[in-house]
Amino acid sequence: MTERLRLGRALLLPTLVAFLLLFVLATGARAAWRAAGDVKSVERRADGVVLTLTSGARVSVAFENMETVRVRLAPRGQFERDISYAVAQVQRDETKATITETREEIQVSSMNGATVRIRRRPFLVTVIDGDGRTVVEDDPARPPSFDTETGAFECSKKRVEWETYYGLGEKAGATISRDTQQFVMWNTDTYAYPRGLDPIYQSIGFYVALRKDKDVGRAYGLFLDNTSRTHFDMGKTDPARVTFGAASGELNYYVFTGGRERAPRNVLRDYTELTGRTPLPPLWALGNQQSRWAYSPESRVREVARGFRESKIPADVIYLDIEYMDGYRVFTWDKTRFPEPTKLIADLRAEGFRTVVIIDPGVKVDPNYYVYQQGRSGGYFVKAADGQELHATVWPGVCAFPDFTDAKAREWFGSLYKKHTDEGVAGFWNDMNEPGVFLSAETPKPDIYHHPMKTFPLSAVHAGDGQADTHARYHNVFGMQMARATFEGLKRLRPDARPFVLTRAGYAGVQRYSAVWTGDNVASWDHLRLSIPMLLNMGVSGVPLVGADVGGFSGMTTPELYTRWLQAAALTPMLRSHSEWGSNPHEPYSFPKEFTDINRASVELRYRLLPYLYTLFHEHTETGAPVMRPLWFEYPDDDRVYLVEDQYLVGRDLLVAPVVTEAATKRKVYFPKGDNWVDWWTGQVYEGGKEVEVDAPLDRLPLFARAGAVIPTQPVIQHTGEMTSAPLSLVAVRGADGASSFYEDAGDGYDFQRGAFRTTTATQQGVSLKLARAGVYSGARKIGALEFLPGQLPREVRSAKDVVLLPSAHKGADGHVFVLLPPSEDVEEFSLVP
Ligand code: MIG
Repeated sequence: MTERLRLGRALLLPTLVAFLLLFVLATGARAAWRAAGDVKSVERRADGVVLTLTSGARVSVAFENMETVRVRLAPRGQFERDISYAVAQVQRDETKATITETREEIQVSSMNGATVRIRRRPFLVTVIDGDGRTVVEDDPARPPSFDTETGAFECSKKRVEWETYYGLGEKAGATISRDTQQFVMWNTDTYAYPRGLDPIYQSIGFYVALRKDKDVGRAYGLFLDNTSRTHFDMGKTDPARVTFGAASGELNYYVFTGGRERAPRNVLRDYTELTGRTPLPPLWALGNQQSRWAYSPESRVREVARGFRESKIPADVIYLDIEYMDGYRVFTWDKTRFPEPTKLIADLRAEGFRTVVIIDPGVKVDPNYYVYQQGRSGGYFVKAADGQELHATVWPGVCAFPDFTDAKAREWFGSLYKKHTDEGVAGFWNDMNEPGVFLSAETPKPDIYHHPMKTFPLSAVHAGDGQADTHARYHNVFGMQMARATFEGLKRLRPDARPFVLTRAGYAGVQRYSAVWTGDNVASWDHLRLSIPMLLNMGVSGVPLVGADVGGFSGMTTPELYTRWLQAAALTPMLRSHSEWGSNPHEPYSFPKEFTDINRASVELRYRLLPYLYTLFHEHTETGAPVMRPLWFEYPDDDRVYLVEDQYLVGRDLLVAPVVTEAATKRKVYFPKGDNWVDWWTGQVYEGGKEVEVDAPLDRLPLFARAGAVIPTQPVIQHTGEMTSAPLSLVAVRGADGASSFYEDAGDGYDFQRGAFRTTTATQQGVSLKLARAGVYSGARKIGALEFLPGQLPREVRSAKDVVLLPSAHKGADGHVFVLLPPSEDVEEFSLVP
């Protein structure tokens, strides 16, 4: 297997280039292409207009909300049933539009919001913000057009010089901004993908555009909702234009203006209002997760759990990869290697570990296997073009595949999880759901491991939730609908527990159901570097709960690479170490002692900051903001941050600048303009708008807190089960006025929806620090101490009642100084006298 893979890798680049060329050329034949034409007639609707064009196409231009415009173009004049896998099914109020017509134009405006100007000859769309500025406009040199034979279409927008683009989901693109690059959306299993390989596992056709206009950064968003193969050319072919299109279906896209401010956070708010947000994850899923292909047999799993507790490296989750199953049959156990799964899982649980198991979509074709029997008799499997059950080979051998675009099949598959929830399995990992299948005689040549056609035949048939069509149309939603089946199944089976699902493939909206990891990355410094822009771009594609395999999945890691990777990932939304069969160990305690000590400190840092991380997931549920943020998201006016891809923000208040270069012990850090930043370890203050070289010996993650912020922390614990008894501390980052809030609830379940939560807002103003609490959550933790970064301890700390509080003798390992608060009362105001 590994030999084969190596060979595959060596052949990879040349074959890949050749293949991609074919892929592009095949779709580039423009014989039957025609322009959408002129506007022939206008039908007025409450929220916009429906136009008939001279080509016979019909277009609807309507407001989704005040700042979101939706354009739908049906090339053949017939709109399809209006359902979307991306759009969250919630009741929306209709947005009223005002329509005015002149000889040249039709103007559609929302009250107090955006305006769309539609030129009649030819049909061209310009979106304008509430202040009259152009947001984005069709390129008159390339009016929307389509291929009357294949149903493919294309739409081009003018591109302004220096406009940068972010998002487009999970891409291994060479830079954080997508400008002057092009992409295909076609979910593909891409083992050990090299930097720049495209497509990979996810298809999210949403991007955020950003450009500086005088002193202000202005953003907008655009989302192409089409599940067939789509492509985006972000100014590569011609820097003056952005072109997007699809192989078939409707041209159906949304423009998010970002409001008058044209702020990135408004764009994300509106995009995630449309496609949904990640519900609050169970707190344990934010703990340290450990995986490996594969921990087996059960004694090995126990050994790993012990490894963590003995080395005192905190951890919450252990994963079981495919080897736990009986011949890779999903929802079974290998009785020899795992004779007593329920006991194993309970024993792990007693040690504070949750168990997550992998579930693949392939169901072994085996007449004596209950899952296959049920799937077959229920008619739940995908059919080939000839109506027979579709078969393809994956780990179990020849498999059939549930049709996750069929509500009945989803419900059935979701209910299968009962076996594992009864056994105590806490979460589920859906892999191979691009879907990826093994190479076979039928796979188109060249026979390579990243072949985008290493999947079902395009002619396979899916139910499409009432709109039956081919795999060509539904390929990109297969994985997301599998994650949905898992998520919804878990909600039915355990209504009081928040599901944790991890998926490899996805489509826009996948965030409603699942976390996403970046697949089969490589144990290399370049992949460590790449992981940061990849995760950042996932966050601004609406998917906040993301992580990359720490240490690198494919190949051998080194102690230094693993240690730097763990450091870099310690504050990423999801923290999971994982590695392939045959690679060297990737547990944080499995390296020489000096590395293990640093690894422990990295994980401890995460656990200290869990109250803050958890708050950010809550913030996401309310605003759609990502947890891990590119600098431009918070500082769009500072164009020096537009291309920063080796630093990230965690929320608004922490700036992380990990070392991603071998043997480096210093690195340059750019501090975004408008705030001052305080070194977490030394207390040194850095002024925003400057680049500074900082020390970064192996045991140091360059980490900075925003002056004026108040950050909740907790003592080091070994797993999240120990949180309830650990008092909180508040790090008052001195040096500026400011306010921050943090959120607490039970960390699992849904009592928070019935009011059991608390939000604390901490405001620093001059010498005063005030706390305002809202919400009644009986489990809210005491604030045990105020915490100060080195050198920031005030000369005197008084409570409002003028009681002088003294710093405790205890200094944290990170050099912070704690001022203990009286245990009896909830103090609401302090004076911090410098
Ligand atoms: O064909 O389950 O990306 O994380 O360890 C490989 C075995 C299948 C691919 C996943 C990887 C996982 C592996 N899987």
